Amino acid sequence: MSSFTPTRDDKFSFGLWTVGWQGVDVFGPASRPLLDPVAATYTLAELGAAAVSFHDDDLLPDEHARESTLEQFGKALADTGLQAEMVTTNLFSHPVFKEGALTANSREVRRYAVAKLLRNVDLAASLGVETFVLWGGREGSEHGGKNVSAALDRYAESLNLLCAYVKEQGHQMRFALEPKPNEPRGDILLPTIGHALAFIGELEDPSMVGLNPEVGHEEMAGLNFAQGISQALWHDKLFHVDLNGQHGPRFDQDLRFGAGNLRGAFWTVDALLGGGGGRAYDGFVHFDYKPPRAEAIDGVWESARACMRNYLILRDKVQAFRADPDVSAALDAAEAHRLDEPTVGAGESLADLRAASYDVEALGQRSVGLEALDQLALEHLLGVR
Ligand code: GCO
Ligand code: MN
Ligand code: MN
Repeated sequence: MSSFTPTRDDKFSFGLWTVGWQGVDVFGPASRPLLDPVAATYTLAELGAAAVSFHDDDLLPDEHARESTLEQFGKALADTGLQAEMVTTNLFSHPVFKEGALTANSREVRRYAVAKLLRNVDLAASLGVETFVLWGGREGSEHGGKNVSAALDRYAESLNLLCAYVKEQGHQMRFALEPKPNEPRGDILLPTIGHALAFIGELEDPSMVGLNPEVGHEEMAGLNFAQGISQALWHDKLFHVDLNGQHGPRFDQDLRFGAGNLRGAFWTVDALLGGGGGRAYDGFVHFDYKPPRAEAIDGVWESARACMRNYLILRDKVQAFRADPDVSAALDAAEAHRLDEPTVGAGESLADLRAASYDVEALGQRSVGLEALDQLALEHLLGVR
């Protein structure tokens, strides 16, 4: 059995804002001191991460220190061999974005937001970053009456501008939209994977825009994350992923990966590995969680370690499940492989299909074997197989 120790090949990545979260919430101030993002980069490398990601404002909160911080960060990457793999923009903290950023009614705010994005695209490109995430936490409303159609026009306009800019500059960069149903806004635009996929189809160059779905965000909406990312993979749109844990539809808990819906985490890892034969995800395995406010710095690093360890344990369980001969037999009993066969065969016509006779009563009574299959998965997860 593996020791579940992460290596660079596992491609684990952390947002600098995750371990750097000081525990500020709506009921109280910071419970932990500020964590220097450059120092955090060294510690994440020691723990076995392969990469980091950041918002402009987490790495560079102070305009005066911008150049020196970038220099120190570049040195940290060079010293550790870590990669900056994803960059994202804070378009949600400052009160200027209180009514939205790219979809604010105020044209001035929208122009400022696009300028902030462009500056951050340049920074990302200078670090060789190829994935640029957009999470629109403030795009939405608490009230009725927002002109959603105009807001989507403006959202699409901004993305079209960004894509054109990246092409014009010759950057190797793609954009990944991160859906979320609510929080901080009461109702956020592009709330789920499905909404975002449909929106991408309306852009000028849909090939440059994909998704960065987050476990907790889909589960807050009561949705099945593994099925959601499987659909994103099917569309070739899983550009990036945010792994964390969540207990059903409530506030965004941002638990460490594996905590919360553990069964969901098992199927999430299975989906990332290609499930029962789908396309596999080959990007960075990125954690976006919050070490609980109750923890001191030791708990912060413990939770970061645990995200990677839980992924590796689940990967081991999933691989054992897929390699288990009893599982193969159960899949056969469930006719799972027949789902690969086209419903109308080559050379067949719809007339053939309509003329065939169907024993509907027998089909209605057939065994589907799904409980047996699911129980095998559960037993692998529980460690008894
Ligand atoms: C959240 C989001 C953010 C985004 C990040 C990337 O719910 O707070 O998940 O953490 O992932 O801002 O842009
Ligand atoms: Mn989140
Ligand atoms: Mn996220």
